[in-house]
Amino acid sequence: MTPPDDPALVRVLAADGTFAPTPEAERFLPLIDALTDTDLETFYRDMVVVRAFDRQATHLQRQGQLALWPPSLGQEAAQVGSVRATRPQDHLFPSYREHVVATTRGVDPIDIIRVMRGLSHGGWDPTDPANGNTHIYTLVLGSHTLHATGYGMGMVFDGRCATGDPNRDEAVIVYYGDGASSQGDVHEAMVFANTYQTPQVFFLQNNQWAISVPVATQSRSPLHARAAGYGMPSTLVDGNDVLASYAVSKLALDEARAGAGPRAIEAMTYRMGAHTTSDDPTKYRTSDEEQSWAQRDPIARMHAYLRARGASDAFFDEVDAAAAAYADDVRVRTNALGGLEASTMFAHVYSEPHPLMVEQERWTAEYEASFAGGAA
Ligand SMILES: Cc1ncc(C[n+]2csc(CCOP(=O)(O)OP(=O)(O)O)c2C)c(N)n1
Ligand SMILES: [Mg+2]
Repeated sequence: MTPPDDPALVRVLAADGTFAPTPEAERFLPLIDALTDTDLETFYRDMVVVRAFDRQATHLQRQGQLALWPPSLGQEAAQVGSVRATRPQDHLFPSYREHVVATTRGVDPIDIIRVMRGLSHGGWDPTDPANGNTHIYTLVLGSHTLHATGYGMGMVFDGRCATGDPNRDEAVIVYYGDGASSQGDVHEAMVFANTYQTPQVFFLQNNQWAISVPVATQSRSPLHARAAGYGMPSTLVDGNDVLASYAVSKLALDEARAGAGPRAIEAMTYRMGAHTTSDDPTKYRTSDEEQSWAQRDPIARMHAYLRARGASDAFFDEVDAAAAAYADDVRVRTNALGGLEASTMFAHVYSEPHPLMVEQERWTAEYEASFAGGAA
């Protein structure tokens, strides 16, 4: 399943990395022209580093160090482009696959690891300046779009946007998926965002699948077209093109901050890996489909573009080494975390003792003790 080339699509880099803007991309070109070589290299570095982290985390789950891992593999350009378009004062509401978004804003990757290891019921403190206004991961689909809209309404009420000072005005960006777009919460969030004209960007990563359900089942119309029903402009972007993702996000965030109201972006991308480490995508999709999307790998595309602009082997080698070091550091720190005792899973289920839970905890303790006895 390959989405048709919609004439509304904003794309700057073709799949082979050549600079070939679509007609819809023309109006975004000044934003791309303003990027420096260092900016472009940063986009590439972000994508490579987080892919190494993501691969490492997938391995760690296989080694029994994590309960679960939702890979971001393939979605790096959508995420890097949009997060690099934010300003420090903006607030970000991720779902559960936004590893690039969170780490780029300053969240320690080990805090994401702690959530997926079952050690933490939140992950990090969004009010800690080190976390760059990144709100916590949300596994209940779409619920965080309401949090984001509520936060944006607060910005309106408190005069934190539309003051005319771009260095002070704030915006909210919320990340959700094609499957979540069918959730009632998302529609309520859009209604209220438009009613109150929140400074908000709804950033939909259409990775073509909601676990085993293809996007065609979710909607009879393109998802970006839904925005018009709420009175909100929307943009369709090639989410595997980091430059296009950056440019459309930058314009939408700048307009939202300035008081123009909420905006929607649909980033066409692909979940190259499994839904989570509990999923086996070979059960519901073809290798032909996977191969066709592998041809549009966001990192290979940017690699080819930078190479054509003259980036050196030394640059690419250095990025690869930095990515490997980053992933190694995460592995070492994960292995040192501890806390894998089964008893911890009972700690936060109910606020008061529950007879069933007490019984299960007793049974688990006996079971674990039987191993301890065997080893002695
Ligand atoms: C309210 C709710 N319903 C169902 C689920 C189970 N669930 C977890 S992920 C998922 C699919 C989500 O697909 P999508 O929004 O496209 O995001 P993706 O995983 O592809 O990034 C479902 C149905 C859930 N977490 N929350
Ligand atoms: Mg999806």
